[in-house]
Amino acid sequence: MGATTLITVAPTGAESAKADVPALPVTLEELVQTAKECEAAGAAVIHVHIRDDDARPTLDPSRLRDTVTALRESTGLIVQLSTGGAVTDPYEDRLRVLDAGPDMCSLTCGTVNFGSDVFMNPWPFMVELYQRTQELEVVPEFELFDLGHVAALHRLLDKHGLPYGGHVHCDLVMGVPGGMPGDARTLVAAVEALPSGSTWSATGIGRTSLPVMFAALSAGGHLRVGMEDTVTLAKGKPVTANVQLVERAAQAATLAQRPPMPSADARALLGTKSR
Ligand code: KMH
Ligand code: ZN
Repeated sequence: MGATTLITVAPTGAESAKADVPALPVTLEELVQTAKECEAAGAAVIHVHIRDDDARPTLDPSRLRDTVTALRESTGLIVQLSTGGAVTDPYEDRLRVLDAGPDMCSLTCGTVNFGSDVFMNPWPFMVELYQRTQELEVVPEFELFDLGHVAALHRLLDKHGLPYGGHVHCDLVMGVPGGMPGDARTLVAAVEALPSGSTWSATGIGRTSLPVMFAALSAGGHLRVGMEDTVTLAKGKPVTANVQLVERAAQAATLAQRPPMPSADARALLGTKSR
């Protein structure tokens, strides 16, 4: 089998309002429908943020459990819950996300300015979250918004060992106002600093989506796409369904002769627990 590209879809996020972005999946029904479409188009992992009845971000434990169950019943996608939540979420709620029993969770390796806000990930919180992933056998995806986060990831692995599953997988989140820029030279610098043997995907926020996608493919990386990260296909052309972004990524990956990775291969690569 030739090389393939792991595609993660991040369909919702915590930042866009449904009123501003009507295509955003915010109900469980919308999320499951989106997940099925994106799986059919080549996604293997879904990075999940959920919303409440008023479409506001929530980390409600029972909603999270129901979401994991529904996604498992309807798709073969690897379910990755966000522990980042919204910038206003307390640490305790973010730690409790793991109790919903996902296959994976995000784990951001440091604090970062986030537009006019601050996305807080102090070292003691990172360590506590990491130790919980190890205890509960959840595979973390290390979210790296800045080069300093790569250094913090090395420190975490040096002090606390390998993640559950034994494999280190990272996601470079580029182009956040306050984080590392979404361009090819920054991507290469970040990739060169990653722990040896790790795999990585990259995503570019907003207008950096395409440059980051092409840079990642040319540097041998995997891809994350979705309306969490960008809500336009081009200037003045809104995304009307997440599947458009997955299809575009799958086309680019296929053109690069690294077509989408089937989810069974992704499970083997990431070392997720069979649940
Ligand atoms: N919503 C951001 C504050 C994650 O999912 O872990 C954080 C975020 C990262 O989206
Ligand atoms: Zn997220």
